[in-house]
Amino acid sequence: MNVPAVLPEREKVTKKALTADHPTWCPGCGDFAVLAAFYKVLEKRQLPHENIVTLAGIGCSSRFPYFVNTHGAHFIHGRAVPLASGVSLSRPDLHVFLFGGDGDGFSIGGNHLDHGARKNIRLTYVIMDNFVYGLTKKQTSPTSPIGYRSKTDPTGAIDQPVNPIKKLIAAGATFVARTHATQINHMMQMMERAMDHDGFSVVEVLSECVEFFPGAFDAGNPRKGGAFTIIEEKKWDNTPEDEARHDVTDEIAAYRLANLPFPGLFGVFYEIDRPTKNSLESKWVAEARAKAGASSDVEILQKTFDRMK
Ligand SMILES: Cc1ncc(C[n+]2csc(CCOP(=O)(O)OP(=O)(O)O)c2C)c(N)n1
Ligand code: SF4
Ligand SMILES: [Mg+2]
Repeated sequence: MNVPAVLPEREKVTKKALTADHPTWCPGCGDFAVLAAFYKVLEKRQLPHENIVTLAGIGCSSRFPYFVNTHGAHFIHGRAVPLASGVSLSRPDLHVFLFGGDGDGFSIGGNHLDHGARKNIRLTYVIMDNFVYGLTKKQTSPTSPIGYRSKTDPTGAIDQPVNPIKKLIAAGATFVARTHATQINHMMQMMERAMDHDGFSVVEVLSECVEFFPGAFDAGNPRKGGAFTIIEEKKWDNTPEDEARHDVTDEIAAYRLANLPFPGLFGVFYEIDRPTKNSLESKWVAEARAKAGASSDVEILQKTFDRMK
């Protein structure tokens, strides 16, 4: 076989190369900015194009994989975490990005989210939280605030909403951050931090549904008179100012920050190192393989069947 002496230069990962389709979101939807930030992060980091996978569940936000030219799929409503977990565990060479909404993640998929988090599956999950079910045209979601009038709560929502940050930390996510779709640089920083984290990393993005909950996040947008207040993380520099800064490994401190009234704070609430299921499982597989010696997969399977006879 003729092997070329010099491999052809890799094509750069550009926005053009990453764009798959024209997004079908309503004009002004916050999700456009999330997509733009993701393109920019991939362009900046130049991950090998063939190693990127973009997955989602169902919802307006979950249309994301249609618009990104990478490996991708969207799956049954609420079942995006199990799909992404399978991809992550079986293909350690891939960067697994998962996108979805507050309904997909915290409602129908809430239980799957908990288990993906506790297992610390290596993936990056961007939850585009618009406080409503957008695709199905305005039902109350698990993050809708009390009093929000929707088709399912015509007199105003009465149920206590989920606090995404507290839920994620309690479930076992090892990286938990929050950002706002109008803050593109901050959104990019959070996405990059999340993708560099070895474990179940989640970024909640407040992404406005201009159709069914316009103005929902103005309180966090300085251009609309709101306050975008960033968490100051500890620098461990032994200065008096550092005393007041946030230790991202301190779970109780993270809950305290997450309890602040809306619009709350933005940035990294929590980040710890804990072995991923990926690393634990691959170790276990390697040990089992070593025990099986030179047997092929089929021979191992046949031996198991023989034992069951
Ligand atoms: C099993 C199942 N139940 C319900 C639906 C209907 N459904 C589709 S998307 C959706 C909610 C989506 O809300 P969210 O995840 O917040 O996404 P958004 O559209 O707001 O981005 C629902 C209830 C469905 N497709 N499948
Ligand atoms: S319905 Fe809302 S969430 Fe869906 S595309 Fe339109 S603005 Fe975006
Ligand atoms: Mg939603």
